[in-house]
Amino acid sequence: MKFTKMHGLGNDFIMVNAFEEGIENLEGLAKDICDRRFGVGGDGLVLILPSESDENDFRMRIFNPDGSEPEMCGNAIRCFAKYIYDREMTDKMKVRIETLAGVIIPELILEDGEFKAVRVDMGQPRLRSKDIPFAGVEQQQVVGETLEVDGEEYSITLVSMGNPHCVIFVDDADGFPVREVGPKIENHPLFPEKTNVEFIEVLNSKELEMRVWERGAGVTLACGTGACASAVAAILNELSHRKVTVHLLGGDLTIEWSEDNDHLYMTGPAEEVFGGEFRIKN
Ligand code: ZDP
Repeated sequence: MKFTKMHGLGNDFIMVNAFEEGIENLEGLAKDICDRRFGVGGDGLVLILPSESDENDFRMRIFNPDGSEPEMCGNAIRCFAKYIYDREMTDKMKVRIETLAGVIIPELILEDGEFKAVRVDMGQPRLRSKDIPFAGVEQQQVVGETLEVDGEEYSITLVSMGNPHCVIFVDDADGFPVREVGPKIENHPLFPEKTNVEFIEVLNSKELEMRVWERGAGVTLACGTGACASAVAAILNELSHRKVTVHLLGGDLTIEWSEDNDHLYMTGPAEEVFGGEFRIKN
């Protein structure tokens, strides 16, 4: 099976053109191919598919390294947009891509005809606790509520970008024990579909330092939906402006929460690294 390795700020993906490749057992394939020693290695398997309705251009499916299928992925959709453009699978600079989180609209940004970045309309954040989903409280939104984990209390703000995010503000993002606390919250019984967990240090009203523990993937160098969720959480807690730079281990993302249409706009890079053939195990 042919594949292409790409990344968005070090959040790396194995891209497979499913127009050409017939694939079974996607969960098993994701586990095998994402394994960094026995497989190609990546934070996810991404399928490029035809859209299911005429008003859209393509469909994206993504699988985590544990085989689970999340609804959306911010860094992967930027890689997707560059992949289809570089292969002239479209001549549009702005495309409508179907995901389990709805239609997402990336737009390529060129400078002097050269690819520079992708700006993505990520849609509206979902804030109602039942949409996260979170089983903890009845009330509408969860902003600065307390979650008890192994005797420790954390102030949490919950945001869904189609996939669930639990955002926690900390004094020192770089020094925070992400690998210790992340999995405990990811698998907390109050999150029926588990959750991604972001640890955010507010540097100032325009800059956030983010570290992430991803659902089904663990620590990654960047998370696009997580950066969007963290910006929303910072704004809801009156800690930042509506346009912020989110600093991640793998680099920076620019996030804007529009007052006009309530949509999040994420801007960042996408890069192709190599291609090859993967021998699918029988
Ligand atoms: O929601 C999840 O299970 C995530 N692990 C999906 C991947 C999210 C991603 N890191 C992103 O950029 O949004 C790819």
